[in-house]
Order: sequence, then C-alpha cells, then structure tokens
Amino acid sequence: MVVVHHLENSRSQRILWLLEELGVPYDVKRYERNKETMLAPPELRAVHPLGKSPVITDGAVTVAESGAIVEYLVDRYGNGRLVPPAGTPERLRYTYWLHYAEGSAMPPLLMKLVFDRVETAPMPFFVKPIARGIAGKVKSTFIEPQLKLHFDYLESELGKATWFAGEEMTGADVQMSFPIEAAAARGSGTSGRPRLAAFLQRIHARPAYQRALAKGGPYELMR
Ligand SMILES: N[C@@H](CCC(=O)N[C@@H](CS)C(=O)NCC(=O)O)C(=O)O
Repeated sequence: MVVVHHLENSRSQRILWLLEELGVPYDVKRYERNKETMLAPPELRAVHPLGKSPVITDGAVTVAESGAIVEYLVDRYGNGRLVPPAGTPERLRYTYWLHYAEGSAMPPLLMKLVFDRVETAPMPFFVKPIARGIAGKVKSTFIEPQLKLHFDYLESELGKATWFAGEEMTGADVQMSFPIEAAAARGSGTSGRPRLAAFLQRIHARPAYQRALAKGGPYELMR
C-alpha cells in the first residue's frame, strides 16, 4: 500500500491529487508544521533523512522529491495514463516540466517567501531599516523580475496547448500545479495572466483534485 507522508499545507497535496487521478489506493500520514518556524516535525526524518514532504513509502520502497514521486507513481501504476508515449515531442515536454517546476519555478518563489519574512521579522529597531532596505532591494532588483520572467513564460507556453505537455493532462500538470498555486497565493502569478488562472480553475474543478483535498485536510499555502 502506498503511504503518503503528508505535511499540512505543502507540496505533498499534489501527490494525493495524482493518486486520486490514477485511482490508486493509499493511506495518508499527516504531519503538522512547527507553528513558529513552519518546518516539518522531526518524525519525518525517520522516513527520509531530509525530513521534507512529500515522501512516499510503497512496501519496501521509499521515494522522496515530488518530481521523482510523480514519475515513480505514473510508471508503476499508470498503465500508460498521465504520461505521453515515449519518443514523442509531448514526452520531452513532460520531462521538461517535471524538472522545471522544482528546478526553475520554485527557487524565486522560495526567495520571495524568505525575503518577505525578513521584512516583517521581529528585530531590534535600529536594524529594521537596514534589513528592510536590503530585503526590498533584493526583491525589486532580482526576485520580482525573475518571477515576472517565469510566469510570463508559463502564460505564453499555455497558449501552445491546453496542458503543459500537450492536449492531454499528464503528471507534468500535477507537478506544475504547486508553483502556480503558490504564486497565486503570494499575490503574483495569475493576475493579468488568464491562461494560468484558467489552468487553476480547470484543475480545481476536477473530482480527483477535490477528493484529494478532502483526504489531505485544509490546504492553505503560505503567503
Ligand atoms: N524539491 C522538494 C522540496 C521539498 C520541500 O521543501 N518540502 C517542504 C513542503 S512544501 C517541506 O517539507 N518543508 C518543511 C521543512 O523544510 O521542514 C520536493 O519537490 O519534494
């Protein structure tokens, strides 16, 4: 039986969604974030040394890293579903987006989260203007332009086909859902980008997505 080690309000939500799309039975083991640091609890390190989510166990097998988990589940349980046939241009796009989500889209989003926190973190009054000045500068000169570059690119890519890898929904869309949802929650991403907004509406309307939400519990991404 597949067990998803699911950290609240996190990337592992998309793995529940994938399992629902595939119709694979699974158990969810829930973990709560530390309220102050927002980090995962130490128990997750007993499953995988990094203690990050998602991580799945499937019998004797443990798989971490969401792109690898998507690939594993689609290969093991998909019977050809949610992955374009090998050797096609769609398959190459599938591989590209599977890597792009965590390799390229998430780093500037994570940086925005961190520098937003620096701006609001409690600190001695005399340090505040300096810390805020640095954070504001990094955001305006690097992070915001990078986010615009990436999300304009995504908007234009969705003009080429309905889904990221082509006309069929695939595991790449599951993988890409998180950066787009995270960007939407953080006030960038979908505003003024109708194709990205439509992508989110389309996935949120899927019965499998809603079943996954019911299993995973409340899903509110960090702003
Ligand atoms: N690239 C990894 C990122 C894993 C990751 O950072 N997960 C976050 C949840 S969204 C996490 O576990 N955060 C809590 C922590 O770092 O303690 C993946 O896609 O699986």
